[in-house]
Amino acid sequence: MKPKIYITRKMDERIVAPLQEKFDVRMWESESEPVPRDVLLKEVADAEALWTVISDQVDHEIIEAGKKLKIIANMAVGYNNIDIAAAKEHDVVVTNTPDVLTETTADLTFALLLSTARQLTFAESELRKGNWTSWSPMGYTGMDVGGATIGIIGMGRIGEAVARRAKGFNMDVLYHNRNRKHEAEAAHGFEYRELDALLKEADFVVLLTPYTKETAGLIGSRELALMKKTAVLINVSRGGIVDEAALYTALKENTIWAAGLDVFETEPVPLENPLLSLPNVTVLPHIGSASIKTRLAMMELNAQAIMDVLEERAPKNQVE
Ligand code: 8YV
Repeated sequence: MKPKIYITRKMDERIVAPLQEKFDVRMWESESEPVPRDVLLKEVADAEALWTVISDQVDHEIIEAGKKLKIIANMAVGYNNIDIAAAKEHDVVVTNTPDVLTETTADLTFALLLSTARQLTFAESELRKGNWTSWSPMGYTGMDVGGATIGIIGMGRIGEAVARRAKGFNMDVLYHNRNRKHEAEAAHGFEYRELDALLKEADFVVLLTPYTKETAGLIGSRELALMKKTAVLINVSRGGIVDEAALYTALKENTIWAAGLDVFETEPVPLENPLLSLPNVTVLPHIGSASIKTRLAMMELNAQAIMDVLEERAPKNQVE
């Protein structure tokens, strides 16, 4: 019997085909619905590899149900959806997809920053609704990006790629990170700040830190109150890093000027989320890594990691 691979989303046929030659590949085919938990629990029971995406919660129960499980390949650089301790306990390798998505995610971060600063989606929707009836001196005015100060929280690979883009816009780059990046400071003039100092100084606060116990709720009402009244918050990391209720209040009461959000505490974001009712919020459906080339490269990494583990080679990108 061929070892079984279970894939929780429809992946590209060209990447799945080489796996099908050697393994028994089963895939959740729906494009619109995520795999139901009972199906996943049943499918994982005899699978040796599980290929997941960030919206699949791979918790202790699922890992325990995977009696033959050797690898979980996650189509993301973040892996907060997986119980890493449980995987370790059951000798299941977990792999992710770093590097290939760095530049693509930095592009989207910058696009969201520009869009939020200049109210692009609001201005476009006004035009489409027929509300652009005359030119007004202060109509659709936003915040300048060029020459402003950006504060990046989480200076990993994507953070550095965003910082390089910011330098191209003649911005001052401040960052906060667990470790100092002395080389990047010397090479590019990025400046380290403690969290509170960064929040007070930055015109644009960009969240790019992984979602962990330490960063959950990192930006709450105290932190939002430290920010400038004219500041813009950009979150492209994980929704849970920001206290959404506190953010709603800060935006409503103009404690900060605007927010650009690619991620939410609950995804897909329910339409009842009060943040969606605010005009000073620009929202996207978690598309940081969504270029065709990058998504295919992420799939390639996952497929290769599965092949490696099932053929008893050490995979690339094993986490922790
Ligand atoms: C998503 C991301 O993974 O890599 C990450 O951690 O958040 C994104 O790239 C993407 O939506 C695919 O799951």
